[in-house]
Amino acid sequence: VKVALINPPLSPEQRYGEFGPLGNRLYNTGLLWLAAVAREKGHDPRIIDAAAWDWDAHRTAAELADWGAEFCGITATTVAIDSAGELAAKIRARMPDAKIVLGGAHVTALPEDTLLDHLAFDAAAIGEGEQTFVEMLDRYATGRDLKGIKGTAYRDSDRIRINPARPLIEDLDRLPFPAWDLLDGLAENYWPTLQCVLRMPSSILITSRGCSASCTFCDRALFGKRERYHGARYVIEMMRTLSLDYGIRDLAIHDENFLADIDRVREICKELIAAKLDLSWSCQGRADIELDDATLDLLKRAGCWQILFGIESADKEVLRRLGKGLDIVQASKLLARVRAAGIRTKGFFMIGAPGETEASLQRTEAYLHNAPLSDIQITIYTPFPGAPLTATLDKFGTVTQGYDKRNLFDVSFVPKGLSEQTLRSFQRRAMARFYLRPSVISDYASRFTRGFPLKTIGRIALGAARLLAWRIGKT
Ligand code: B12
Ligand code: SF4
Repeated sequence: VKVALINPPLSPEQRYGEFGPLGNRLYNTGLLWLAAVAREKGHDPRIIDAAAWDWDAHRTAAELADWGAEFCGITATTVAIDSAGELAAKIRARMPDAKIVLGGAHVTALPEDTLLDHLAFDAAAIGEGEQTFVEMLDRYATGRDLKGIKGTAYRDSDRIRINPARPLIEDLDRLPFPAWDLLDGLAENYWPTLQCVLRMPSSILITSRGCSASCTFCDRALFGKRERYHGARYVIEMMRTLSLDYGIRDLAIHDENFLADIDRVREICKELIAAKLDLSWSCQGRADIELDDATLDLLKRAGCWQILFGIESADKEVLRRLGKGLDIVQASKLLARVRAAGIRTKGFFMIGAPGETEASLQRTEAYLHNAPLSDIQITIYTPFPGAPLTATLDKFGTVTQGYDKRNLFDVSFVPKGLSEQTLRSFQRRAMARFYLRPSVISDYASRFTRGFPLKTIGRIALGAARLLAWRIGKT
């Protein structure tokens, strides 16, 4: 079957609001895994990254028709769902007989509403997609319909039927590697956020699925509340392939909680040291974990140069409502030890959550200025379908925007007692205050003048100019 796996159109501004030009451009690893399993079963997959290539829905549908796609699989988070629906409608108009299916975070949380809102989709995969997708393709290839497949929702005249869930894949190492070869220029055309790049070319890696933490702002319906891991050997082989076959020199490991199984992390580090790859990497971890000095030393020797921590707020009550269970003093001690080991620290903060007040914002700002952090990212609390907190929002404030603004950077929820302007001003002021310090400026200058392409340096300069404008404008 000629199968297209599509990342729908989404401009940098739709993803990052006013931070658009500074953001990352990363491929969707889920689509690459789907392509890999489809190819393993003898199909002919193609990746269409409309978001990265700046293709609009019209052009994407035209290219798919020219190629003669028979089966179109579209992925979508919440911010991309309207774009995905528009694209599906355009494809349907050109290719009335093509099968068009949807997958990803949004439809997993809201299968019925989504299929009712976007009529061009024949069916949707709910949750983890590989096994579901190959079953869909197998049905299509043998002339059968898509009804009754585990882990799907499908259209049955004007009703939506939801089938029983599909069990999760227990042994992730049975999956083939993501089909990186199907991307157009993995090393040249994609890059992580500049804060998370040490050397170029830099790329992304996923080594586990699921998360057992209980943050109330997060929807974990896709992969569940239990971590499943790729083994150290599989991870090292993925790294080796990216390094030797694609020339990648730096990797951002995007697992939500890479450091959760510390024995696996130690094993990966030891094997990585033995493999002698020319590879540096960053990863994410929770700020309430224990990391002893020996492990920190091992991480550093294995090439880990940055750890990203979800801290979210310095206010106890906000943290409690977000389900973080984080002791900010303990977290700071951990950050300081990570930095002392020669590993940079980046903190994720989220403002404007239910219960946020002027006082809690001030506590977070004061913390930001003194915390042992090398980088920060301040996002705006965003209600996602399926997250426990989303169901309680009416008590705490007003949802002000539709799905197309749910990108963590536009303001789509305003807590009682605050305004959109207060949140924006806080975000800009705190970012400018943090980054426009001599120590941070000289750190960035020394990092990014060494062997970086001009366009990367240009994006840093643009970021600096924007921060300066905010500082001077005192917004
Ligand atoms: C890495 C990552 C990124 C990376 C890479 C993007 C990507 N999509 O791969 C970057 C940094 C670019 C990114 C960006 C964003 N992200 Co993000 N990201 C993640 C993260 C941590 C891992 C994604 C991943 O690779 N998972 C592993 C692969 C295997 O899973 P997958 O991509 O979901 O695909 C599987 C299934 O979903 C399903 N599936 C998916 N699509 C399809 C299509 C078909 C046809 C089928 C059959 C199946 C199927 O099958 C796949 C294989 O099992 C997830 C959290 C998580 N644990 O999922 C958040 C997550 C997906 N991101 C999220 C958000 C909010 C964003 C941004 C809006 C943030 C921002 N402003 O940058 C953007 C949106 C980008 C976009 N184009 O829509 C939210 C989405 C919530 C929501 N309801 O919208 C998540 C769930 C985090 C969270 N818990 O809040 N993200
Ligand atoms: S925000 Fe991250 S750590 Fe918290 S539950 Fe979601 S995936 Fe887990």
